[in-house]
Order: sequence, then structure tokens, then C-alpha cells
Amino acid sequence: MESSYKATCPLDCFDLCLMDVTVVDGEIQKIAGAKEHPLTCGVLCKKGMDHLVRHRDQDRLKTPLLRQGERWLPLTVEEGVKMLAEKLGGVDTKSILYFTDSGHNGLSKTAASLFFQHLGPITTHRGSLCWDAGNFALKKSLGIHAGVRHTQIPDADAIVLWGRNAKDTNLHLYMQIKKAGKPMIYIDPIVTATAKEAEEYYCIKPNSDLELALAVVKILSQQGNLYLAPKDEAMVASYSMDMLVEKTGLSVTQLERLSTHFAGDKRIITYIGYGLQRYTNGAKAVEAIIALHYLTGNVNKPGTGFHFSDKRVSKSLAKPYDVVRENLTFVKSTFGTYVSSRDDWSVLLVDKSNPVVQLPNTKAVQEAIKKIPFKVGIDLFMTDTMKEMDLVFPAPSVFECQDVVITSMFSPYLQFTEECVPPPPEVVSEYDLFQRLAGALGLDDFPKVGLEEFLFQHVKPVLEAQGVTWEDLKTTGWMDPESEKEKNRKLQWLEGSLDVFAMIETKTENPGSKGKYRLITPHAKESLHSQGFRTVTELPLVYMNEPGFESGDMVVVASDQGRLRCKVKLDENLQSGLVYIYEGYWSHSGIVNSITTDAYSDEGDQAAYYETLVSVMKIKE
Ligand SMILES: Nc1nc2c(c(=O)[nH]1)N[C@H]1C(S)=C(S)[C@@H](COP(=O)(O)OP(=O)(O)OC[C@H]3O[C@@H](n4cnc5c(=O)[nH]c(N)nc54)[C@H](O)[C@@H]3O)O[C@H]1N2
Ligand SMILES: Nc1nc2c(c(=O)[nH]1)N[C@H]1C(S)=C(S)[C@@H](COP(=O)(O)OP(=O)(O)OC[C@H]3O[C@@H](n4cnc5c(=O)[nH]c(N)nc54)[C@H](O)[C@@H]3O)O[C@H]1N2
Ligand code: SF4
Ligand SMILES: [Mo]
Repeated sequence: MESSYKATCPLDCFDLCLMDVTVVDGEIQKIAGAKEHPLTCGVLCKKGMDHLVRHRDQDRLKTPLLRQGERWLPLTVEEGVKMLAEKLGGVDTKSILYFTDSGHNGLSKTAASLFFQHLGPITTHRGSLCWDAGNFALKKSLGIHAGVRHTQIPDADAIVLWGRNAKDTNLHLYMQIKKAGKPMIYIDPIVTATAKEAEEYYCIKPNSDLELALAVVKILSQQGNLYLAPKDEAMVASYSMDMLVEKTGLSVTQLERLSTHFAGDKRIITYIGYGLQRYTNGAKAVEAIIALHYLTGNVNKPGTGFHFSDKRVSKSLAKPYDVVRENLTFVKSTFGTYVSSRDDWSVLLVDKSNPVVQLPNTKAVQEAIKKIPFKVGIDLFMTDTMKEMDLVFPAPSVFECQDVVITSMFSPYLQFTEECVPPPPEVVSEYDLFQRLAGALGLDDFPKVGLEEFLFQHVKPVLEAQGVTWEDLKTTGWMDPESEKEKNRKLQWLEGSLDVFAMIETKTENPGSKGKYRLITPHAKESLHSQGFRTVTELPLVYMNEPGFESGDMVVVASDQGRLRCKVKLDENLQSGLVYIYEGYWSHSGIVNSITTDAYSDEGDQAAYYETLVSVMKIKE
């Protein structure tokens, strides 16, 4: 018998693709992009297609596993829950550490967080490995996390992708720009796939976006294309063009060319990437781009605006079961040092994340985890993180659990995933797992409702406001949750000043002169972080373009944090002083974060991965 279902790609991606899932005789036969979706238009990327590969994979975890020395003992879910309940019961809840990320964007996956709200206060992290410097800038500048909708693209004259490598990381944005036939203007220190497709490309030096925005303001002001208050004009004029050229690595001609797009009544939309805010002053870069848009009037008119993230959909959901707790928190990127600084830990619970691979400063992370007496993880596979656990619960695949899925990264839609097939017998959803745990621990206030009711209660206000029924949402798989009023809301510039440009450091530093290179660790096209690197066993490739190094050279890349064996891949387009290695390689290849710094941004508690400086030494095979 054949039946078809709707599911949503729940990966930590901008796009939120809707999928058609065909099930024959209880087995998934195929998946494909749902053609009717207005943004994702029937196209799934390789990472999306890989959901079926992961679902079918023989190596998937199928039962809870308990560590016994070097071996893993299979348990039933009931035995696993009983053991975890014993470990969590009766301890000081602040000795419990919860670590999570966005391995799955479904609402059902907030079960652990809800459970700890009811059990806690506990210890957990604040800030982000991903986007919080930019989010800080949005909040400071606008008071909310909001950005322009993709539906404005056809009205723009051109689209700036400011460090947003859309072709690899935000495919459906790239497709929308192509469909609308708009020129792409791309700004990135690396000649990425998007750079190669762009009508104009600006190869800037890393961490010079603040100066680049200032250069545009300065040029427009000098040309009389931008009116500034006299004190601001004097401040902007006080920075020399030579300094801005030196800092950004762009010529005056290039800077003038970029400025033309912001001049007069040109309509421009800027998509701001996440790479440019992985620096200690990352919030400033985003703040400066927002300021540039307001100063040049490129906002609140058709075909203008900027986008970094947008949390309006997430904010419009109800939170019927949440409890506020005063958790103890630490900055996420400092996991290693923070956890090692305390001796009172009882239990670590990790879900939806692979911190051993994805957190900076791997050695510190591994040492910290070892300090915790009892460690529990939930994942689909035995990742490098799960290998450090004492007890591992299997997570269901994307197709085995009903869910509502949203992202605040780009797609403005609210989507559904049906349970297309049941999970294996000893695999339960996180929702079910934490229900059972709450029952075992006697958490009387924990919501005693089924998963469907739980999901429905969250989206109820949105459904009501839009006149959509729950059944409609389940059948179509997606809805546009925003009211016309919200869509057309004018975003006010609360900051309203040029202060972001006031304190720019005019000295230039060249790490290359000390034999050091800046390390950038971008996101790979075919993998969502570590998830697509599971079967990769080759050494990581370090892309570089420095005299004396050739493709195939074996090298050690060393930083203050550690050393990593890599193979050189020559990138003839790469600027000097910079090397890059894709993030996501597992320990059987070499974890790139074993050489990254756990520094974090001055504003927003964002991991400042790209503050890492490395040296590269050739070694024999
Ligand atoms: N294929 C794929 N897609 C993904 C992901 C994935 O892992 N794989 N991850 C998803 C997630 S969680 C995220 S956060 C996003 C990230 O999406 P993006 O922001 O597009 O990607 P990143 O690779 O983090 O960084 C983008 C670019 O920033 C550039 N960059 C580095 N420093 C600077 C700088 O100082 N200035 C400027 N202008 N650019 C700079 C890098 O060279 C890189 O090309 O992608 C999402 N989409
Ligand atoms: N050097 C460097 N490091 C980085 C970055 C960088 O640019 N450079 N980028 C950072 C960014 S932007 C981010 S967002 C983080 C991401 O960091 P993580 O979110 O830790 O990255 P993933 O490798 O995607 O790990 C997600 C895990 O969740 C699991 N998973 C999938 N579905 C489910 C589920 O339904 N339930 C459970 N329990 N688990 C599930 C997957 O199998 C996978 O092991 O990495 C950061 N790390
Ligand atoms: S990873 Fe992103 S682009 Fe790929 S299928 Fe999933 S949502 Fe779509
Ligand atoms: Mo991210």
C-alpha cells in the first residue's frame, strides 16, 4: 500500500524545505521537495536528501546504550529512564548541566528544556556558537529581531550578500535572487561558490566590515550624496581613506563602486552572513551595516532593507507550559574552562548537538566532560560526543515523529512534519522520553498532554489569527503565520546615531608578518556542521595560498589551543595571511575546533571562532 506524507527539513539551516514522503508497505520509498511550496519550490539540497540515508542507515542507534567499561550494553527505554531518574533524583539541581543546540528545529524537541524548567533551576549556557553577536546588533538597533522578507527581492535593484555564502548555505535565497534576475554583490574574504557567481565581488580582509561600511558612508558624504549632522560629518572625515583602504584591502575605485549601490534612489537589500560576526567585535560589523541602510534610506520601502535573522514567528507562538527559572548560566563558547572550574557536577545531559566537535577548544571540552560523574546524550548516531557519555538514548529520525518546525534564520513560514513511519521499538521521541522521566520523578506540574495537543497549543494563536485550521496545516504542511500588519511593519532605527563608527582602531595589524595566519572555518556545502562528515575519514584539508606550500603537502596547523594534522589544498584565489578549513570533521579525520579559540564577542556572547591565529608547518607523511 502506498501513502504520502508531508515533512519539513528540521536542520539548522536558513531554508526550512518542505518534503513529500512516499511510504510503501510501511517503508519510506522516496522523498522529494514539495513543488507547491512558495520558497523552497520542490528543491531539496543534498543535506535534505541525506535524511533518507540517515533514516535507513545500519549504524543508527536503535536502543538506549549503557557504558560498561569499553563496551556498550543495550537497555530498554524503561531501564534507561529508570536509571536516569535515579541519577537526577535528590541531587542539587544546579549540579545538573544541560547542553543543547539546534540539531533539529522542531517544537517537540524543546521537551528537555521544558523538563529542566520543571525540575530546575539547573546550570546551562547563554550566548551562542552561531548568531548572537548579530542578534545583539539587531536588538540594539531595532528593539526586535526582524528583517526584510524574501518577497521584497523582485522590487530591489540589486542584492548584497554581505558575507552570506548563499549558494552553499542558503540555497533558496540564492534561487530567489536568480529567479528574480537581480545582480548579486558579494562581500567575503574567501572566493566562495557565491563569489564566483556574483556580478560584483569585493574580496575584503577579514574583520573589516565595520571599516567597509564606514568607507561607503564617507564616500557618499564627500560626494554630497548623504547628509550627516556636522559633528558626524567631522567624525567620518577624520578617518583617512588610506586607512580604510589599508584595513579593507579594497582600492578606492572598488569602494566607490560599492558606494554607488547605496546612493540616490537605488533600492538595495542586504543579506548579512554569520561569518562576519564570529569576531570579538562581531556585533559592531552588523550594527554598521544596519546603520548604513538607515543613513542611505534603504529601509521600509519596497525592494529595500536588510536581513540577518527574524524571530517574529517564534515570538508569535504561545508558550503554554513554560515555567521561568533562574538558571545558573555561563557563556557557551567557554564550556571547557567553565565546567572545569566547578567540582560539584552530578549529571550532564546533551541533546541536538555535537559539542565535542562543534564547540571551540576541543581539548578543554573533552577534559571538562570527563569531570562530570554521569553523562547522558540523545542522538541518532554514535558521534564523538555520544562516545563520551555513560548513557545514550536513540533519537527518532526526521520521519518518525510528528512536529511543528520553524526557523528564525530566514524562512518566514511555519511548517509541519507528519509521523510518516513509526520509530523502531526501543526508540521513543524526546517528548515521550521526558514525559516518562517527569513521571518517574513525580514532577506533577509537567504537562500531561499528548504530543499533538502539545504542538497544537503552541500554534493555536497563530492559527486563529490566520483563520487556518490545525487539519489544514497538517495537510498542506506549511502556512504563512504573519499578519499583513506584521509583514508591513516599519522597522525603526532606535539607535539612530553614528556611534558605531566613533571608536575605530586606526592601527593596522598584519598577523602574516609574525608568521601567523588567520583561521576561518566556514560551513561546508554538503554537510550540516558535523552531520555529513560521519563517513569522511581523510585528513582535513587546509586551504591556503602561501609561498612554499603546495596541494598535497602534509602539515600541522598549530594554535595556542592545539595542533591539527591536515593536507594542504592550494586555493589560488585566496588572499595572503588567511587559511581556511571547513568545520565539521569528526575525530577520525581531525576536529578543526581542536585549534580554535573559545574567545567570545564583546557584545552578545557569540563564539569568536575567527579570532584564531595559526602557524602551518610541513611534516613528512
Ligand atoms: N551547507 C550548509 N549550510 C548551512 C550550514 C552548514 O553547516 N552547511 N549551517 C547553517 C548555519 S547553523 C549557519 S549559522 C549558516 C551560516 O551561513 P553563512 O553565514 O553563509 O556561512 P559561514 O560559513 O558561517 O560564513 C559565511 C562566510 O563568511 C565569511 N567571512 C569570514 N570572515 C568574514 C569577515 O570578516 N567579513 C565578511 N564579510 N565575511 C567573512 C566566510 O569566508 C564565509 O564564506 O549556514 C546555515 N546553512
Ligand atoms: N570552528 C567552527 N565551529 C563552529 C562553527 C563555525 O563556523 N566554525 N559554527 C557554529 C554554528 S553556527 C553552529 S549553529 C554550531 C552547531 O553545532 P551543533 O548543533 O552541535 O552541530 P551538529 O553537528 O549539526 O550537531 C547536531 C547533532 O544533533 C543530532 N540530531 C539530529 N536530529 C536530532 C534529534 O531529533 N534529536 C536529537 N537529540 N539529536 C538530533 C545530529 O545527529 C548531530 O549529531 O556549530 C558551531 N561550530
Ligand atoms: S538543509 Fe536547508 S536547503 Fe537543504 S533540504 Fe534542509 S532546509 Fe532545504
Ligand atoms: Mo549556526
